[in-house]
Amino acid sequence: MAFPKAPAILASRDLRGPDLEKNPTDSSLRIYAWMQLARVADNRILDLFRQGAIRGTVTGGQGNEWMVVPLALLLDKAQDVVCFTHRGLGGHLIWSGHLCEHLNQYFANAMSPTRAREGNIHHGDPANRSLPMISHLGAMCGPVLGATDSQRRLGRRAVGVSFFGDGSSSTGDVHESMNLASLLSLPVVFVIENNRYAYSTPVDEQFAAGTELWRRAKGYGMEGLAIECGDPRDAARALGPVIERVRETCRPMLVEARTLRLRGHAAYDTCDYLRPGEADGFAAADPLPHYRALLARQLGPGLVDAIDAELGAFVEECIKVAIAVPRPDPAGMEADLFAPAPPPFPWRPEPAAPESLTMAQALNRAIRKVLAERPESIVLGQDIATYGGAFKVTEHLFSEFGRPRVLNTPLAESACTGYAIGLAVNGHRPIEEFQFADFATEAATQITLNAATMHFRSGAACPLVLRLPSGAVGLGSFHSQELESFFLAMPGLKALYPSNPQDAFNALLAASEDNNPVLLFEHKGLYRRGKHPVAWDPGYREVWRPKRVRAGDFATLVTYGEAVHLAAEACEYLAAEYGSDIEVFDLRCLSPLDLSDILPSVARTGRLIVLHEGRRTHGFGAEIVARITEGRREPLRAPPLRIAALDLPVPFAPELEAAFRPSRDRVIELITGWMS
Ligand SMILES: Cc1ncc(C[n+]2csc(CCOP(=O)(O)OP(=O)(O)O)c2C)c(N)n1
Ligand SMILES: [Mg+2]
Repeated sequence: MAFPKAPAILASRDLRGPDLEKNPTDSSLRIYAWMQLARVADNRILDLFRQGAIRGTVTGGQGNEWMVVPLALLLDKAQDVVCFTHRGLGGHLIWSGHLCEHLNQYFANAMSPTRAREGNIHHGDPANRSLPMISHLGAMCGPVLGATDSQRRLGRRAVGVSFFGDGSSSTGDVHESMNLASLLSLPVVFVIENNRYAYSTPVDEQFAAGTELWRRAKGYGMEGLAIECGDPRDAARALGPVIERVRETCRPMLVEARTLRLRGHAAYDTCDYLRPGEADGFAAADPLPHYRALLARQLGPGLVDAIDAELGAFVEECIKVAIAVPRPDPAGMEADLFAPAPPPFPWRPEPAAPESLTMAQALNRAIRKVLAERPESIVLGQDIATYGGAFKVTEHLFSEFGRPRVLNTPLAESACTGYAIGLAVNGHRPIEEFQFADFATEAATQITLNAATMHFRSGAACPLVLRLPSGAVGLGSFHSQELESFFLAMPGLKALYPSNPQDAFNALLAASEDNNPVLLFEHKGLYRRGKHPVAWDPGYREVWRPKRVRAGDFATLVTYGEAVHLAAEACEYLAAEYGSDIEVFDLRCLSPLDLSDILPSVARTGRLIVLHEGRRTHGFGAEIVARITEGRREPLRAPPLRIAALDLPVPFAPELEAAFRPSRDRVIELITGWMS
């Protein structure tokens, strides 16, 4: 479908610092045209929402154009990184694409840039480093940091700009990210769009330490400044040097833009909470009509009228085109959950001779191999550099590869995971260690809503390995979790759970070459459970499938992680004592779950046992039982047996922990009871 030709005044999307002095007329009109386009488009989107042609939440940027338009014009679209907010339509229009493409997003039609999977202004353009926002405010700061750093690592003099509102500035992610950017010396401009309201809550109900939000900069070791709503050329004159200073110094800066929200929070907001006269005050302060009047005075009203007329007609033509695009087709949605598998990486077939290694050492060797053979890989986490990680899995990697390939991070799991997401979306391959799986809950939004949904909603790959030291080894509730059910309840995450050193080695390689976020569960009880031969295995990708680890015809037992060893011991005992041979499968891969190798075994044995350390209720075993039994016409010979931990927080004392999680004796007792 042909898009209407854009007016010539929109031909340039750039403004360089000296333009305002060298070509004042051209550049002033360019700023005006983009502001006016954004305003008209925002207003028409609101009309179309009210007419029922656009659905969802419509949050306008009316009143914010004076700042977002100059900033977007000033940035270098060929290398910089940005994430606009729900007040940034002007920025999106300038950054890339045709107005029709942006309207397609609002109409959620078949040509929508998010394939109609995301609403409102959540599209971005990840291929051109405009990162698509998620609703969770503050959560995009980390990814802007990561993508900007990724650009710098690739030798590009990029600057990142992370926009967020006054309300969003209270989120942990914003604080974590400002600290992280300062710590890593990342060239990122943090822009607080302070429109004095978060939905209905005024700033004086949000902050106790005053509403001069730019003053926070000092606390993070960066420079800050405020700019006042007004002539957009003044904004450009203030912001241009900020961008160039950040580009030059590689130090972050904080800008508080004192802006306006001319409409309510969103289309449905009646603004009853505003104080008397406040809305009129906002309207009177609206920079756009003031700027228009100034240009009309300076350049003659005819010129500005003509621009308005041309832009107005263009918007209407674009609406006609976008509204006629067919509705989206659900076909292909499921196939798009994950980014397609890349061809196997041409790993060097090393180490050729098996080495005798613990699982921790096997993981270490695999990470070392990835760092050595894939220059785009980066390892990050708490205490993982000189200290080698809480479990010494990253030992010696720092001395071999140094910073910035091996990066210690502060206690900021959410921002650091966001940072890893940004690196990944821009083509790097981060491997992030969580000190204990338990602390991954701090990054739950980044993992489950940002990384996991990235490909589905934006088409961008997010190749990320998240290493999760799991399981109970006597450390109580907060250092013992098995979080597979927690995370895998959300779509878009792959997950491997190896039970031995060779599988761990293979799993790390397989995860690191995948183009999706992969959770790598590592049971702490397995890190040092003896040494086993580990070598380069050309069949390393087999780790995405279950493995039969014991043959038998009495029953089929499905398990994973440390429980594989419990199963082996229990089954040996049962075979010796009762002559009942149980077939055991080590699942290895929990997502995507492929049970096709296990179904024939269950068909043969007619009995199913699932065993895992995670809790029983909503446990992963429930899914395995359901998947195996739901398609069967023949009843099983016995009801499926689920063996799992108790539905409790993980208790601390050894006696309590032993009662909490499955033990060899408990497994034997439950299976014999079930057999009789
Ligand atoms: C973490 C989070 N909590 C709550 C919300 C719901 N919510 C959406 S917009 C909004 C207000 C945001 O205020 P601000 O950051 O100042 O941006 P503004 O809308 O004023 O531009 C809230 C509370 C959210 N999106 N994210
Ligand atoms: Mg606000």
